[in-house]
Amino acid sequence: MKNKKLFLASVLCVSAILAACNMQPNEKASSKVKSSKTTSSRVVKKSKLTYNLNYEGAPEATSVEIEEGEIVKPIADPTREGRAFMGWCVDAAGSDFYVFGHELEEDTVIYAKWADAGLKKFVAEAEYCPCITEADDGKGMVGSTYSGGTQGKGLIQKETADMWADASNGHWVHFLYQPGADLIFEIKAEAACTANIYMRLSGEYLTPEFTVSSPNYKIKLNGNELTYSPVTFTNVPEQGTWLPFKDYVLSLNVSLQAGINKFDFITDNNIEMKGTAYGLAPMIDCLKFYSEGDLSWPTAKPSQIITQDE
Ligand SMILES: [Ca+2]
Repeated sequence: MKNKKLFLASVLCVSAILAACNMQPNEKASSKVKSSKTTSSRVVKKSKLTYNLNYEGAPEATSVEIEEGEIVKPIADPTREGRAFMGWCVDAAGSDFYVFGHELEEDTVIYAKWADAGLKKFVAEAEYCPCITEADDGKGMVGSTYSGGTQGKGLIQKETADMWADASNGHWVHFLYQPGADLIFEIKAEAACTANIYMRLSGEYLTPEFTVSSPNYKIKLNGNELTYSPVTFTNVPEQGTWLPFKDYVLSLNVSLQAGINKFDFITDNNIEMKGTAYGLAPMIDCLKFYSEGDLSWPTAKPSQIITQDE
């Protein structure tokens, strides 16, 4: 009699629990098996990214563990007495810059690249080019998107956590896909000097890859064309996501005159990229100058970038 009561109580109790969970016994069992199987066999893979400072007497390298599925983002830029930091490279010789913004497949070492002693770094953000909002009698530059046009501030893109592209200053300029579009930087040198100039670029629309080069995309310094090595963007994603930016050599040992040096980045072609984007152009993040001279940009317009409230 006692056992019978106990059995009945147990049955009632299990039924109540199952009812509360709104599950059939088989469902509960199968979901339990599934989740325990997932937990036991699922080990999150981690890979190590090592930042080698790459000079004699440098502090020990920093290593960061990156979990599978996580996107690699750089640590804060290192500093070194008397040398400007140029970026992280794939090898100790600094032959090519390392691009962040992807998953890390295996343990990797990257190497700091430093400018020569005595060269100062000056960064000119593309989003500060005053022509963006001042061209066309104050209406701003005309740009092309895949589905029409835009003007002025519409050419500036702001980076977000979801749309991270390793952009300097969190903004860049795109929609330069209008034949004749001319993005102008006016950099002032206190005295005549030379500079090594890098351009931080990326691409969109033309998947999976495209190339900009002197014949189709003109870059001029004080009216004279600068010849640069062709830049090919690979793994360009579908519209709406960004290929992370990377530094490319524009020109080394360039002579800058005392006073204003005008750089024109001109979409000098009518190669259709997508939809109504009728000219081929890169997305431009910034120019980086390494020079013994003192450089500035008196007309830069930081006020035109897109703020948090817009
Ligand atoms: Ca920028």
